[in-house]
Amino acid sequence: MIIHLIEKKIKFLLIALGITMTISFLSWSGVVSFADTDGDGIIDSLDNCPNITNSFQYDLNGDNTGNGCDIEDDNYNKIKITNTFESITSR
Ligand SMILES: [Ca+2]
Ligand SMILES: [Ca+2]
Ligand SMILES: [Ca+2]
Repeated sequence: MIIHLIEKKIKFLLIALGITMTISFLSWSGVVSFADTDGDGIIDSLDNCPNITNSFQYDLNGDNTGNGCDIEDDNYNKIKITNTFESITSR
């Protein structure tokens, strides 16, 4: 019984180690980047505004450019006069 539990734990630890090593290798080799330039918790490759902090990733017009860095967020070609980043999302 105890040996069975130890075996299970060792298996779990080996899998966790394998996953960690795979992620580390992919990151180190440049295949996958986990950089988060603006520090908002969303990695650059998934961030709809990689250089602007916008944790909520709001995108009013759905063009995959976040409200925080979208110069035209309503699809009517109106250029925003002010860019208040995430606060725009409250509209
Ligand atoms: Ca980010
Ligand atoms: Ca961002
Ligand atoms: Ca947008």
